[in-house]
Amino acid sequence: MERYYQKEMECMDRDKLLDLQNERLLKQVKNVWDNVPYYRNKMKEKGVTPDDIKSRDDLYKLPFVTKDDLRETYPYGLFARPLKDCVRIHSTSGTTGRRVVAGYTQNDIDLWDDCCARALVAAGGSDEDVVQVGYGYGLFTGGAGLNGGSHKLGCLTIPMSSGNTQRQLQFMTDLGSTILCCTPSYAAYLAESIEEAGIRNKIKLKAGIFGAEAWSESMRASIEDMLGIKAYDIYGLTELSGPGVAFECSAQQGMHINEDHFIAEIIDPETLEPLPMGSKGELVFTSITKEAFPLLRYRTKDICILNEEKCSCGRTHIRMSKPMGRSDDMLIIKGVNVFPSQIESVLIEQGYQPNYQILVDRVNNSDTCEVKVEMPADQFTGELTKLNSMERDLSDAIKTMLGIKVKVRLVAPRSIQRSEGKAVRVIDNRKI
Ligand code: DLL
Repeated sequence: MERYYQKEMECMDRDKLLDLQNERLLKQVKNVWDNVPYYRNKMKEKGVTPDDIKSRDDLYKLPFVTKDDLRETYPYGLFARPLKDCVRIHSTSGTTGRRVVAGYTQNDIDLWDDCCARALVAAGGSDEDVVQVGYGYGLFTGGAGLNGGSHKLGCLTIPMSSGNTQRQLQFMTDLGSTILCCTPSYAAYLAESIEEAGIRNKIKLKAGIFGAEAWSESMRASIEDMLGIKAYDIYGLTELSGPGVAFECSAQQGMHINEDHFIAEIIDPETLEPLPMGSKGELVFTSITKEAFPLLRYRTKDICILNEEKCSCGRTHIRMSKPMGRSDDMLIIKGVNVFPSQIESVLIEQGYQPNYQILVDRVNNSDTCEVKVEMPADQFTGELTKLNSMERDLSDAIKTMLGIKVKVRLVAPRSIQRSEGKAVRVIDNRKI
């Protein structure tokens, strides 16, 4: 039987949970109306006041918030508490426009730690574990979030941050880390390095909590196999706190959303209409307990499906699928919608590691797409005919998946730069 960190919250009767959400939502709507002039104006423009919101069924009446609103109000324009009540800032890694700055009160940090502690417990963690946090520390939320959750649970926490792979391996073996938290691409790199160093029998890892970027089921299988662990997904975004908005349990069938803190909706990204449970669309969140930086109906741009079926683990919170791409960075190549995760799953099915880059360009008004992939080390002979036929086979398999022909270029093992944080998978030169 699985242990729960906050069983009364995570396994709450659905009717009670909905009552709790309604109560917290009403309080939050009044809070932003009273304390955030930008929100009050947005609501007035839509002709809605706090009195119009009686329960979560009225959510659709509220205006959406997007990254553009956050940029417009940079840095403090959406804060609902005076700065003297705030204790921390985190910020997104966004490369375009102004960064997004999110603020936290001490209570916000405590609740965020709870969310991450729940994720650790769902991955089998307890105060007996040694947790190696290999997410970046600093403005990125990954390190601080899992660090906070690990402390809250009483685990022995190793605040490694990302990078310095040799030291990661040394501490993993010397200190006996049992749970690894980092991005899935860094986990795959660490797994490769462990194999190369021949120290697999010296590591004690039993679980990994990997998120912050898209990864396929095949990549999960490959990491689980190489490290001999169970690999759990975790989802979150800076705007809502960071990691721990949702996390996987032992069933590994979707991520439970911490619904006592976040109300999730799925909308059609074109019409912006809410879609029924089970539909595929853009995920929208309302944070109902955040004090410093509360967001109502925040458009994540992540495309996924919600599932309200009962989970075998006993948690009653609904689950979200892995994000299947983003409504804003989905690639359109020769008119076809392409998600990098689709290409990744073909690579893994065909026996390649997920070390690849997708290069998109436009030549003579026509899109070109090249997928650069590392050859498996045991097949790297330099024999040209073999190379050509491997490239052709892979290109055919990708065509079967996507419906368009892409050029595949196999390159030497370890020639694509490894990432210590989120991997850069796509180089789209058409935008430049
Ligand atoms: O990536 C927070 C985080 C840290 C999550 C550590 C999990 C672990 P941001 O940098 O603000 O926050 O990026 C948020 O990353 O909208 C998704 O597009 C993507 N993302 C986050 N988790 C996952 C995941 C952190 N498990 C953006 N699978 C989100 C796929 C993910 N994409």
